[in-house]
Amino acid sequence: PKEILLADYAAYPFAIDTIALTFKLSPAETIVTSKLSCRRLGQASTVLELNGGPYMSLLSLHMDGVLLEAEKDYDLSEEHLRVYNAPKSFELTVVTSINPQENTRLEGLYLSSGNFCTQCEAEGFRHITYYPDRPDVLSVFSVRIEALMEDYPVLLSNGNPAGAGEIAGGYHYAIWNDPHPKPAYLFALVAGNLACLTDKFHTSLGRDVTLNIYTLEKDQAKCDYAMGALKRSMQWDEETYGLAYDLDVYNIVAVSDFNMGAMENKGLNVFNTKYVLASPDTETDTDFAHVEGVIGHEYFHNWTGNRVTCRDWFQLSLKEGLTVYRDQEFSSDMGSRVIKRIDDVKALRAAQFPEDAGPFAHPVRPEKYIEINNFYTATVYNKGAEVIRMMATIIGQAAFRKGMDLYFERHDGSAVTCEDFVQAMEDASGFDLRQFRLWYSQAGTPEIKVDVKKGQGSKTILSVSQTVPSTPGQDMKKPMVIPIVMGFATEHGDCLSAQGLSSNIRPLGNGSFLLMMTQGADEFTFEGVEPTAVPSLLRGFSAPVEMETTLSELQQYFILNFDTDSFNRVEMSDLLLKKEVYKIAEQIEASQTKTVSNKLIKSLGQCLEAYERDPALISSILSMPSENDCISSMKRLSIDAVFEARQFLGKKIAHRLRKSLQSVYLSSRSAAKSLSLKGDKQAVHFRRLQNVCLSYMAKTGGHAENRLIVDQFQDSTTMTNKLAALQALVHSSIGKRKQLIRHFYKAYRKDELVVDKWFAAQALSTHENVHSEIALLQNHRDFSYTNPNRIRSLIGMFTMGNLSAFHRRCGKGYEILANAILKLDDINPQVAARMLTPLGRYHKLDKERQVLIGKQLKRILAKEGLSKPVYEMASKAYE
Ligand code: HT7
Ligand code: ZN
Repeated sequence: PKEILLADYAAYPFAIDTIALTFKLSPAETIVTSKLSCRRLGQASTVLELNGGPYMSLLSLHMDGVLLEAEKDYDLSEEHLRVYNAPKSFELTVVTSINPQENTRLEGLYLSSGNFCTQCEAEGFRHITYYPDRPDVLSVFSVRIEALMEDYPVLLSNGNPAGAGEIAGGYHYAIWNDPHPKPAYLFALVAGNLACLTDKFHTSLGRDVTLNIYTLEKDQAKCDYAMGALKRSMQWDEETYGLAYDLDVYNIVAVSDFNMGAMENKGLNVFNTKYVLASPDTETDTDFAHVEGVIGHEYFHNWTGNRVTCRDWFQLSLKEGLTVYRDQEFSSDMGSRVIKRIDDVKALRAAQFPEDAGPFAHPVRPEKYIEINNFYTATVYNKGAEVIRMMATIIGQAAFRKGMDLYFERHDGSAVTCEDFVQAMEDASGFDLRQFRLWYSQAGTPEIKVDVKKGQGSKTILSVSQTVPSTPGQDMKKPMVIPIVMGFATEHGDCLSAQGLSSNIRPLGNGSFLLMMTQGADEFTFEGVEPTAVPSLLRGFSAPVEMETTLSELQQYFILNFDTDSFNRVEMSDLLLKKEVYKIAEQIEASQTKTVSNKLIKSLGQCLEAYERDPALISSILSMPSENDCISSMKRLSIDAVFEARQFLGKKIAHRLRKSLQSVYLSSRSAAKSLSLKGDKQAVHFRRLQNVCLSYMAKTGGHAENRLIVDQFQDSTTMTNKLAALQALVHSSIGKRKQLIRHFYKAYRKDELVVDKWFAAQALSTHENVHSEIALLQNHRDFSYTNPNRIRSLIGMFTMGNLSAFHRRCGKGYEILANAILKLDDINPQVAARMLTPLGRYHKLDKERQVLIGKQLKRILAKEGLSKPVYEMASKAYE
């Protein structure tokens, strides 16, 4: 397969001013007529090249009303339609036929629960009609949809409604006009039998907008939260960035068969049901948070992505990194800023750091790809958001807002690059961001080392060095700009007496400082810092780096107990827990007796006792680092020892803090209950703590604890508690375990999203026979390779969330995954390729396991007719 290179970018030689589409919808054969008004730009080529795909037939082609002849007037290959002798301006009419019913790839036009829907990003529109399917070709779309009225009463597309009516034979039609020129990836169409929740929003510019959320009838009752989130998003964007909505309707449609989370099509967002439906009895608190975040994300795309879009797909982070940053800030403003940051950094470390450290590493702005769908990655999205966040930190919030204003002023209505964004920030702030731009072009997570020294007199010197590891295709790295936010923690808050700062330090006015690292090694000097103050470094995770410090253990515990920056208290508990895991792992490897630090247990116990002030924070301080976290930052140890050590430490904490855990469990449980009756949002924080306690309590296997698990499972009215109990139950050896798991299924079998949770909970099982349990679940009547949510729940959870089971020495985990990928490759290559991620994370594994993974990759690569997306991922992993 061919590599596409950023360096090869060339503007499209034609303008498509308007496109008028007519769809005659039918499941087995839909006819699409597309009228393009085309204009040749300058003296460029007279060959009009349109993208197409193998799942579509060309029925006819006319230029200015004249039928064109194959080979003489045009050529058709599997991927292109080339029309010769294009005049200066002309109208081209393309008629194609497609089969939505057979479309299991879920891109282009397909069916979900019998309803028509589309997914065009990145390159799905080319499976609907021949068109310049690239983000820099913007056109004004008008759409006419015709379908059987009884089966498809709702007919939707982008923009504003412009007419509807009946036609003979039980058919009807609807017309939609979108006044905003847009690239084809933002096109959408939905037709079906859908119920609708309606509301209104009045914009700051005086526009009355109708808001609709369409779902299957049975799901209508679960849309209120999403509607509220949409209105909060609209309000927030007006207040924060002065950005108002620009159409008369905002439609959201939720479908169960969807390759990703949601899609920001102009005026017609299509969502995975997982990110719309929310009811406390079937969705967890985390689900609610995700719904709010994703609703916000897609709404914010209306400006960052739709009004200003990407010139080419290498610039994907222009819209995705920026929009993730915006949705993170929105959620922070709606709830707890620090908890949101803790969770976001956890997600970055879980998905992006391993990506940056392995064979799939690529810059935030990649330079080449075979399959663009493989580049909707944690690097482009989450590291991209961190890059935006760092810019905001460096230039300050006020200048960042000015930069955003300038960006829209310059680029509204056009397709631009990441460079254009940085330029706007640079021009608005007056900061020199030349070196900063390396964050877009250099892959790899920088590693910094901080050495704290006392100098002459009252001087404190921080010596910081950085290295950026080499990544595929990038051996030599330049030093990056790294903004390090820090303060000096004392028992009574931040030390405020620091002065005499070197020129590379900026006081932030809140007791914190911004250290601007720009070289391989930098020194930062302070004077007058209290002698006992402890540096609290990288507050709020001000840069996406790995950090090592020379802080003593005493100082680390000091940060855990006293830092004013709650984020860093959690960071420190995480670090101390991981250090303890590694110490125990070393003892295991040396066949020594395993020991656990009393100091660590005591500190965690103290935090736990003081839970009332901030239950969510304490729940994070107490949480064990994940298996993934533990192996990501381990050095030289074997994963077997690390997994065993992690389990051992978890059990020890559970036993040693047994009494406190039980009592905090009971009090947070009742606090959550009474707050929730009052409709107080704090209930979520108490539930979070309650369930962290429960997960520790489960590790004791004690009679009283098991009783509490079963009680919670049977009595809880919220899915948050029910699922936490189910998870504990799955891991346990409680007698009724199997029966209760079955009971859960029976109670919720009609609710797909809950059944997903049921599959996921079992995929995380720590039981010895987990591989055979997975095999059984793959044969369950509700398991299906055509539904991406189901695949992610079972296969995704097992391979990415249950590492000790996935990496068992027998290699069965790898075989299970390879088998699933091979099957899925014929059904949905995009999802199959994503599932391959864990097979690229072998750099911390021993030789034997690497060989076993290599064997499976070879099997995958040997498949005849292997899809392009899977080929790209498997060959990179195999290299
Ligand atoms: N912009 C969208 C990215 C996307 C996508 C969504 C659904 C299905 C397939 C997709 N391919 C790419 C989602 C977003 O970031 O908002
Ligand atoms: Zn997005």
